[in-house]
Amino acid sequence: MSTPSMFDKALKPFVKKERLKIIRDPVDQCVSHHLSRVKEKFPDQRVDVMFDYEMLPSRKPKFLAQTAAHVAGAAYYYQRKDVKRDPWGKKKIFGVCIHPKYGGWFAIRGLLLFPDIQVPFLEQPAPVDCVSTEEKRIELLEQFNFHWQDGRYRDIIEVKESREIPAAGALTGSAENHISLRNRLCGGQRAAKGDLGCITRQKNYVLSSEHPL
Ligand code: B12
Repeated sequence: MSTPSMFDKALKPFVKKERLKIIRDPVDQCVSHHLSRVKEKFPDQRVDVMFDYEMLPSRKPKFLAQTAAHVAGAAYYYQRKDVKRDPWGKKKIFGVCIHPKYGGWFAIRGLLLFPDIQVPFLEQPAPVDCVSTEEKRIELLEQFNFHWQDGRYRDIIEVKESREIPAAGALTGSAENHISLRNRLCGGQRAAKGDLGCITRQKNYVLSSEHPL
C-alpha cells in the first residue's frame, strides 16, 4: 500500500535518481522498482509480483486489490453487504477500503504472492473496522460512489497522517506533466484539467495507480 509519506520517502528520491533517464510513468515505475527490491530479498523463493493496474486477457483485474487488503488485515473493505438497510435499490454500488490511520488516503499498489509457501496455522489479523455504524457506512459508500471526485470519502474518519499536495512542477518541472502527476497522486484516474480545483482543495494526497480504463 502507498501512504501519504510515499511522495517524500520513495517518489521524490526515485525521480531524482532517475533524472537522466526517461521516466514515462513516475508512480508506476517507482512502485515497480521498490517491489523488485523486495523480491530480491527472497532469492530462494518463487515470488509473483502483481500490480493493481494489471488486467487479464478477459479484462478482469489480475487481483482484487480491495479483497486482498481486507484478507491481509491491512484495510477493511466496506461493501454493500456490510449495510443492513440498503437504500440503493438496483444501483451498482462499488465497495471501498478504509484504513484506521490513513482513512481513504492510500492506494493498494501491488501484491506479493509466495506460491510455494504454505503456513497452515498462520495467524490472520482481522482488518480494523473503523467505520462501524450503519449511518457512517451508508455515507461512505454514497461518497465513494456518487461524489468520489471531491475525495471527501477519504476523510470519513479522522486521519492521522496528512500533508500538502506538492507545489506545481515539484517533480517534473513541467506544468503539463505536473497536472497528470498530481492527478495520479490524488487517487488514480487521469482527470480533465478542469477537475483539478477539487483536488487542490484537499489537504492530503495519495499515490495511486492510473486506472487502465
Ligand atoms: C476497474 C476499477 C475501476 C473502474 C470501475 C469501478 C470499480 N470499483 O469496479 C473505474 C475506472 C470506474 C474506477 C474508478 C475509481 N476507482 Co477504481 N479500480 C478498479 C480496479 C482496477 C478493479 C476493481 C474491480 O474490477 N473489481 C471487481 C469487482 C467484481 O470486485 P468486488 O466488487 O470487490 O467483488 C468481489 C468481492 O465482493 C469478493 N468477495 C465476496 N465476498 C467477500 C467477502 C469479504 C469479507 C471480502 C473482503 C470480499 C468478498 O468477491 C467479489 C468477486 O467475486 C481496482 C484495482 C484492483 N486491481 O482491484 C481499482 C480500485 C478499486 N479503484 C480505486 C479508486 C481509488 C478509484 C477512484 C476513486 C479513482 C479516482 N480518483 O479516480 C474511482 C472511484 C469511482 C467509483 N465510484 O468506484 C481504489 C480503491 C481504494 C480503496 N480505498 O478502496 C482501487 C483499489 C485502486 C487502488 N490502486 O487502490 N475504478
